[in-house]
Amino acid sequence: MNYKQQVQKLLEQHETLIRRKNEPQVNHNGIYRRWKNPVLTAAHTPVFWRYDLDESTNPHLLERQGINATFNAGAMLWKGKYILVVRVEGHDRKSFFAIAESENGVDNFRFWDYPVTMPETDNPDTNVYDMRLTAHEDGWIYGLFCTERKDQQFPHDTSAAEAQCGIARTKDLLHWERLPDLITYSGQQRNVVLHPEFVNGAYGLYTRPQDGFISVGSGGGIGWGLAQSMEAAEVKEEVILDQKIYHTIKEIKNGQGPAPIKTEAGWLHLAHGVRNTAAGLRYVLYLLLTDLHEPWKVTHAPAGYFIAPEGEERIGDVSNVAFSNGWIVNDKKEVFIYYGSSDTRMHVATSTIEILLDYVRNTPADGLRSAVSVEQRKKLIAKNLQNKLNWQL
Ligand code: M1P
Repeated sequence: MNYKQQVQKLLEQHETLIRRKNEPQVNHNGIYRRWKNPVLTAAHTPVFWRYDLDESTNPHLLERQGINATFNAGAMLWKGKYILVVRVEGHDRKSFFAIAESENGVDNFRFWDYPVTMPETDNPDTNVYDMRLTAHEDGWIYGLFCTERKDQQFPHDTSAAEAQCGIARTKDLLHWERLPDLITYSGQQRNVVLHPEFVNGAYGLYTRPQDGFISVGSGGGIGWGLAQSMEAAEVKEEVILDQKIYHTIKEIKNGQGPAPIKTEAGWLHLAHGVRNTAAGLRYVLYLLLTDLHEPWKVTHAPAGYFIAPEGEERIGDVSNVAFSNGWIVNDKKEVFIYYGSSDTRMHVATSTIEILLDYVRNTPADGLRSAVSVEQRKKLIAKNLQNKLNWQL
């Protein structure tokens, strides 16, 4: 094969992958449907991001700048397209943001030609990731993300890092204005999300106060605070709206997922909970409903997980992780839940607002003891056995 033919083969393989049709999985729990193929993998990134396609400078057609993973994407509907702002990670471990779009939200996601050029502040980011998009009622689209830098308190510890909330805004998803990082009075911050509406004339922010980079220490929980401006965002006081709790799926830590969805019954939230196991941390997703007027007040909290990593989702760079920072509601009130698996690839599960509200309002809350779980299940069994004529084979 000559050079041109080799390049053609690479491009064709890529195109075949991009155009692969997705299909919903047959087995489902009634709450959502997982779709069979990941919507994005490292191989979905354009060939021209990875290879120098010039025979004079790359005669052996080597992959010059490999991509390791595409995961944890922010999401929104934009001009009728399903848009993901993806965390793309190169072989060099640095993450950056890149936009991929699809007509139907479940397949054919194609990256825009260039990744996002995210301006830096005076204190350059070492790494940026996990953008939460909020189309705020002030007219801007905000992207809040984690900015990670070396923790200068420990100059000799080469893994000591500090996480804070970076803030940028845009009107067209092409040009991003970087604003100063969020100021809070907690040691570190990750998983900070902007509420879409003003609350008492201020910007509402979901936070995650944490003492360390990985461990939340004595901090943790999904926090809530107000900032008077996003141009110099400062949250003076954080209240915890959803705390971590012993022997639950959020025993070690938790964090807000994407911006909540407004429904007639309240704000619907997607979050992740983390527990420890002998095999390491396990990240799962869960739902919450909060009050329409006081979004920091939880009204319904179903027990346990909503989505946990399954099958190939369980394996990757950081195994046993389901993580979401993006979902989309379309005009039919269908919900597209985008989630990263094991810090490696992106998936979608679909549902509707009606079904998710049914789930969140009618799933029992965590009783926090085995005996309570047994009582909850006995109640269900007794009800079903009384109605046996209606359902038996
Ligand atoms: O590696 C799992 C996840 O770890 C972090 O999430 P959290 O702050 O809740 O621990 C983030 O780095 C996230 O990107 C990652 O998926």
